[in-house]
Amino acid sequence: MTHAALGFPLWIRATHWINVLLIGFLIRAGIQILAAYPRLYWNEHCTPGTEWLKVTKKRMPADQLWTALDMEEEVPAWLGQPGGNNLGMGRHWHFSAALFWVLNGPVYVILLFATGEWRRLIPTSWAIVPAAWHTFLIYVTLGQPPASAFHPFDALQQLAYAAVIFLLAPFLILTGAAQSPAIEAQFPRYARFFRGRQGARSLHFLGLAAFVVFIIHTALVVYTGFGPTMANIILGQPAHNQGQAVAIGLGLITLILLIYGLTSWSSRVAPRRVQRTLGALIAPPMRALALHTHSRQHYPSSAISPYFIVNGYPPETPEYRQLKEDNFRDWRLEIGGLVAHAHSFSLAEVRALPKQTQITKHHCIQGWSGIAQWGGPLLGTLLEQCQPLPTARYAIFYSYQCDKTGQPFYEALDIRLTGHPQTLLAYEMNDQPLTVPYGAPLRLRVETLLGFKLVTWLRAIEFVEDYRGLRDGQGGSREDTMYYEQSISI
Ligand SMILES: Nc1nc2c(c(=O)[nH]1)N[C@H]1C(S)=C(S)[C@@H](COP(=O)(O)O)O[C@H]1N2
Ligand SMILES: [Mo]
Repeated sequence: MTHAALGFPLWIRATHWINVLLIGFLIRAGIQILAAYPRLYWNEHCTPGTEWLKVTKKRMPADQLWTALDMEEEVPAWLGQPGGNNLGMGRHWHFSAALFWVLNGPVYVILLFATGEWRRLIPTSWAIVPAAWHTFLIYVTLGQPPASAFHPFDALQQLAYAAVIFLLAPFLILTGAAQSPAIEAQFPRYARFFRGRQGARSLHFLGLAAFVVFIIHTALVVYTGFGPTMANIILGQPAHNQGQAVAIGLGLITLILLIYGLTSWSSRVAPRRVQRTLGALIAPPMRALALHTHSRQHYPSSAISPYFIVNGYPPETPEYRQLKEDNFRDWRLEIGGLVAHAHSFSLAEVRALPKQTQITKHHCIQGWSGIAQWGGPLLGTLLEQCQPLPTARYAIFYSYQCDKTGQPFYEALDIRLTGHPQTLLAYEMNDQPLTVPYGAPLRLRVETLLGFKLVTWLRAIEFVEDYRGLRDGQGGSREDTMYYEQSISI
């Protein structure tokens, strides 16, 4: 008896339907993430004008300051998860679905080999190549292969399915991971293999495009033989009670669409609840990655970006303006909270500490990157003087600039990251004193995290036991107002 005659076992059908649901989430949320910076590059600098693909009409003015947030696009709700301008929610859905997707995949593959079902997918003879070529020729001449060619797939389909499962899916996982600041910081060569973050991002997008082509193909296959195909993929048997199969199949498709609709809707009306629920799911692996990677980046000066994108408008307060006019003579960095010795550092004191310089890549959550040299003392050096207490678990960084709520921009950092080898307070960028757009006089650099944690225009660092009592309780301005995740290593 051939395998085709055995029909499709329940686990194949179940994993496939789960896969359909998850891939829809991944694609929809992936489009949402892309919209936050709808430009693709093959270079790491994202210099305006060097993109190979641009899905936006926005042009940034040459004569006034613009920031990366001005480049975000809205996505229609039918296309993006959840639609609108919503990077934070898009990321929650993308990574939650990815988590289940990388679990579902191995379950499927293990069962595939354990049961012998792999014979349907993996060619066992080179004869498949000429056979696939033959069906290809039939298709391009708009012919229909004879029914005998399908058992249950024709040779071309068999090759395509095997390629999607064993090549395209791993490719998407690998190029996804290569965009992570933590992974790139710890394994620079891994990311370089994909031409760095921007190469990985472009390839990830091309992988998505390939997936969409494959999905259209599959949809056509299903459509051309709707009844029999539904019998196969619902009941696992050809031509067995087709009417019932079609009803169940249409029901499942409707259910999946309903799930997309409801989850998108709830993300629009109750984003905080979605952030909490999905956040609980993705935070543990994110945090583990952030805590267990160390930045070992040492780019040569030739790698420094000609232009470094700005994100965040400089503080407009009279207080900051005065400080700037006086060349930051009276500026102070207050370190306090749960420390043995609170201290207020002048800029001269900060400059007098041992200086480290590092040439590293900045990874913005929106998608852009840039390489610069940063100079300043290690944060750990200042903390040796202040001695955070054993109860302190987070360092809260406050800025002179205000966030959307009108209160000082703040971000919480796990205390375990404060002593990392490239965590520093920079007063220099590319050998020059830090200028106002980039955070003068002092900014944070943590080279395994996404850019929004790296507070610019620093004013104070406060050690606390927990950030949940602070403001909206999510651990930072961006977490509170834009639903970003608190631990942010990818
Ligand atoms: N105070 C403050 N710090 C901030 C921001 C901000 O808006 N305000 N933006 C963050 C984001 S999203 C990024 S990507 C980096 C950008 O740093 P740059 O402007 O020097 O490129 O700063 C981070 N630090
Ligand atoms: Mo950012």
